[in-house]
Amino acid sequence: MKLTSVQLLQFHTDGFIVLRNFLDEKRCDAILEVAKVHLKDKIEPIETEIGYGSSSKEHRTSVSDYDSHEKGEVVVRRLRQVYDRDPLFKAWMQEPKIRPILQQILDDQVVLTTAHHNSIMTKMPNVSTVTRWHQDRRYWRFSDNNLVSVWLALDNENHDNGVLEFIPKSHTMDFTEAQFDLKEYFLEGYEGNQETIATKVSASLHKGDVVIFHSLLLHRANKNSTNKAKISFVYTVKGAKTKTVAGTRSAEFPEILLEVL
Ligand SMILES: O=C(O)CCC(=O)C(=O)O
Repeated sequence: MKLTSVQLLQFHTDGFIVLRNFLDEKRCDAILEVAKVHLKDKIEPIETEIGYGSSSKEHRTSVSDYDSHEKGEVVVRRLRQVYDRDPLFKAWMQEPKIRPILQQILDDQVVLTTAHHNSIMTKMPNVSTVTRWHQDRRYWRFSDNNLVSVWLALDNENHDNGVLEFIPKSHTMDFTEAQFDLKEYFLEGYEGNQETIATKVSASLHKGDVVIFHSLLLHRANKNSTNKAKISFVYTVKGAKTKTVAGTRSAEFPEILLEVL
């Protein structure tokens, strides 16, 4: 499957594209069943709700030990390093149907970066918090910005359970340091940011929908106010010409070069 030239232009202009009904329900459900077991058993490496909110920029940039190290009752925010957890996860990350699209977007051979995202992302009922505006690329260390994330909705995602929101075109905007806090979240209270935030769009998704978004695109997510977990799959790819910076977390995990299709 390939994007039309209009869709490709739309991706490059807005920084994201939604592919409706991309993966069939049966495969989504099969992935979801495995994910639920790993979530129930809290199989490491995981990131907890507390860890997600509190890790410093330095930790996220350079520490490659992904275990949560938290004791007691924890709320899982994401399962990490999912590529090696189950053949179903691996198959989705290597799915041939999406490869030509990723090749078009990256204009390069596709490489899986297992260092980043490579996650089952959750928003647990009631206890989860808002994910504030950010660019994923802020903690990633590469030679350039040619990286995109592939988000798969394993069930419906809407305003009530943690919908993803994007600021179209923000991947091409120039920002100053003052527009972000110390963890590089885009400040909602900063006057100069409000006009930009006002252009946001919500990406309500159905099971099987995929969003591909640029690593510099500002995005956020609502908290989950329902009594059912929101569970999504997200992984990141880069172009083969894009290189990791040695000595950073980005360089500490294997890269998987995917065959050109
Ligand atoms: O919390 C979410 O659902 C979105 C997470 C996210 O955007 C991220 O971790 O980069």
